Amino acid sequence: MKLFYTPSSCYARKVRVMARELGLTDRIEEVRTTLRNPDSDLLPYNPVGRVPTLEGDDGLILTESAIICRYLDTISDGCELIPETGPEHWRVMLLEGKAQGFMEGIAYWVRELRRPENERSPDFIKVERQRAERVLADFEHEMSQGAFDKGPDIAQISLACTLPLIDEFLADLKDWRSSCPKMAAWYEGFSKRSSMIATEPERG
Ligand SMILES: N[C@@H](CCC(=O)N[C@@H](CS)C(=O)NCC(=O)O)C(=O)O
Repeated sequence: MKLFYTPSSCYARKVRVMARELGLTDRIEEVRTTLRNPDSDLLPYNPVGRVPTLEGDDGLILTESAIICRYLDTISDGCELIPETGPEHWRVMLLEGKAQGFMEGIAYWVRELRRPENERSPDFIKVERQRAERVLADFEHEMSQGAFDKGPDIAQISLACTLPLIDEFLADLKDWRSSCPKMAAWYEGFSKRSSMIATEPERG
């Protein structure tokens, strides 16, 4: 299989962490690609031009991190990061929905801050800041209820791939560890997993 990625993409990192946790790295060639480039080697595989994009051994091409994660979980015969059925499936899906929405909001916010200062929208940033603050508080509550005591699972991977963006780019939220001490302790442990260390973002 071929996985197109960029080293700074949190969406691609989610899939790359998942692949490592599932023990699938020997079966996946990771192809570092370029974005927003008409000559990118990604475009013949995915007209949307986004990472992650996966080409399976049978030529099946999948896009969207959540779909690729589901595919990898299905083909691995080791541990499961998406429980297959029953209440446990929906418990993890509930958390994954919030974690994926959090990732998207944070990614939009970071993208907005890359625009020249006079072109940024204060209203847009305010909406994303409020969204992020609500989700952080919600996950802190979930953690106090033991939601992240087991794992890893896909929701934990999504959250762990999003938090570093806050530390690196979002000064407005730099104190998230003081308001979310349980999440900070959880992230401290999760970020030491070899799957996380091997996929640490390169920025350039
Ligand atoms: N919903 C997609 C989002 C993927 C995404 O936006 N990836 C970014 C990199 S972080 C990208 O490829 N951007 C290039 C572009 O939008 O042209 C997913 O979950 O995979």
